[in-house]
Parts: sequence; structure tokens; C-alpha cells
Amino acid sequence: MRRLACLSALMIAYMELAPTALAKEAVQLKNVKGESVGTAILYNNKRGLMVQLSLKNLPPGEHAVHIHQNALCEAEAEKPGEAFKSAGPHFNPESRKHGLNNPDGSHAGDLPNITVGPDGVANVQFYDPHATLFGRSNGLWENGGAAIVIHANRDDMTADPGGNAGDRIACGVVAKPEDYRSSGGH
Ligand SMILES: [Cu+2]
Ligand SMILES: [Zn+2]
Repeated sequence: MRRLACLSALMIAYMELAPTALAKEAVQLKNVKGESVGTAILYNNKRGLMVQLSLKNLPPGEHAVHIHQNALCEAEAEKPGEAFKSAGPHFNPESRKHGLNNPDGSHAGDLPNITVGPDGVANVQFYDPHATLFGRSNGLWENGGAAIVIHANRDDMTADPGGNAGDRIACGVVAKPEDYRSSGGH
């Protein structure tokens, strides 16, 4: 009887772990008017955080994309200069400087620039070796969530703290699932 109880406790633990082991998060990105500009699919892989962007309805050309610190995307329709400032600075748990080409960098939230085609579409994927979705070093869920932000301009990859990327034109919240409990694994 005792053994059975123990076994069922183990099974419950397994069932609680199993879904997160495969977890992906689909982040919905919106522009300042609240219109969809597509999605970012995030998941853990061996190298860190996998980021798959399926974007539309964006101005053609190069744009910076970052993971920002706060799980908040306030469009601030009344105050255009403040759009998505609620997302805070770049996700930077290791207190480094900005930029993938900065010798003192980079922020864990720094990502490569994307190129949006004349049709307003961009489909790209890359991984971020300095972050994970959850459960390992620099987990976004351990941070209480985060935000994916797209900027008006390209990132120069060196200027601290923001890479001269200009206005924040789209944002999507990476939400920590309410039932997620960090295993404390780092
Ligand atoms: Cu940014
Ligand atoms: Zn940065």
C-alpha cells in the first residue's frame, strides 16, 4: 500500500513535468494600433532559446528584435512616444552591455536583425545561446515572463543600451504559465 502511494506520487510528478519538457510558447505580436503582426514561437533547444518568427504587416526593411525585461506591452495610444516602453530595457540577467558585436556584450535578450520583404512579411528562425524559455540558466519564465519587441530601425549591434534601434513598433508578451513552478535548475 505504501509502495503504491509512492508510485502514484512519482507518476503525478512525472505528469506535471512531462508537458513542460515539450513546452513551446506562441507569442502574439501586435503593433501600436493593436493589429496583429504575427507570432514568435519560443522553445528550449540544446543551444538555448529557439525563436521562430512568422511576421506580417510590418514596414519593409531591416528591423531590430529584442527580448525585453518585462512581460508588458502597453501601446500607449495617447502618448505615441511611449509605445511599448512598459516592456522595459533588454533582458539582461548577467548585467552585460548591449550588442552582439560589443566586446562587453551581450544582453541575453539581444537577437539578430530581421529583414522584412516588400510584402511586409518575414519568416526567420534563430537561437539565442544566452537565454532559455524555462528551467535552465536565464529562463524567461524564471524571470516572470518577458516581451518580444520589434523596432523601427536596425540594431547597430554595439551602441549601449539599445543599439540605436529607434521606436518600438510591435510587441508581444512572453507569459509565464500560471501553474509553472521552477525546479530551481540553473
Ligand atoms: Cu528592443
Ligand atoms: Zn541589448
